[in-house]
Amino acid sequence: MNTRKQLSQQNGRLQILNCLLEDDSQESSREIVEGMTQRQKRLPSKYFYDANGSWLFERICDLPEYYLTRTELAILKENAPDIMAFFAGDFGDLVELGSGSNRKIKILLDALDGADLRKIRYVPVDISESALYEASQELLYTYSDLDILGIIADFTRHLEVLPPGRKLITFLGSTIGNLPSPERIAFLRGVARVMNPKDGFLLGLDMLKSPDLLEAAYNDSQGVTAEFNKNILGNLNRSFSADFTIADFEHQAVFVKEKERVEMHLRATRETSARIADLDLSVSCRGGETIRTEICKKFSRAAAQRDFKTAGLLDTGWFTDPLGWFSLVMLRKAGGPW
Ligand code: AVJ
Repeated sequence: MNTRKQLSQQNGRLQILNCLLEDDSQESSREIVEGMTQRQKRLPSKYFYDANGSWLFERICDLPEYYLTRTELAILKENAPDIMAFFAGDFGDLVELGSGSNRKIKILLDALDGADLRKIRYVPVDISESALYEASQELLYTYSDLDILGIIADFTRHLEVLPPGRKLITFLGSTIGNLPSPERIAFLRGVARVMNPKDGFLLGLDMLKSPDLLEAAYNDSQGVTAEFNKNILGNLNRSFSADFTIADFEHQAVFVKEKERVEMHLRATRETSARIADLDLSVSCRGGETIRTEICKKFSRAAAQRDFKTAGLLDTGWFTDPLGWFSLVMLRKAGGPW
């Protein structure tokens, strides 16, 4: 793939590499048009995360029903020394795909002593340059010896821009669950392809559990998730000059047993139409019709292991909470010398 890299910032301990091309915006437009002209209309989940959506997502993480973040943070705290033993004695990059806030990476960094901290470089990868820049500034301030290489990229498409040296790649939050099966496998294959035999890949997975718990996590009593879901239309209105009537839609989140996933939809409560001016696209929804905005795959260990095998990855360690609700899996490239 043709990727023009731009070193847009370089000041001391922070470098930012911008891999987003103009043709990315064409690619984004294509994705939206394709999704919105299917029988089951759908939108790419990445459009949740404008500034407002990112703020709403941080609020979701603090909701009592949304156990995912809390549980993953607890697992990270408990196992950070084991995880970061990856860097014992050896220099390397700590890569975080979809970096967002610094909460998780700080737990990992705090498990290192000063000497080891100087041996690593933090490599956040995110599509939002402003979010990445702000988060990086905070880390530079907190960790006075840390070097950061920020990469502005869509990690589902630009994995080949990761630095070639020794690295621990992290992909947390069960964000992998947002990718439909074929894309999920392709993504895992892509990670395996950019890994050296001694690299590590730490993957966060939300595990299958009772449908009541799963549905509650996406239907919180304060309505924050509903607001988050509707914000995707707000973002299209702002970013693509669209005119969706947000009040015509209601939030819906259901566990689909056969697919072992929660699906979030926006359901039109009456017939409604909108024009997405920048994409030259008109969209109409019948009353009761839904736009699927997100899928959140829930994993059994066996199902995850099948994916790993297909992708050429090998699980070498599972870290989980006492109830087994969430897992962090340490992976290696299959077929290596260990
Ligand atoms: C952080 C993307 C994994 O799927 O659970 C939270 C996003 N969506 N509430 C998830 C989300 C609805 C979250 N991910």
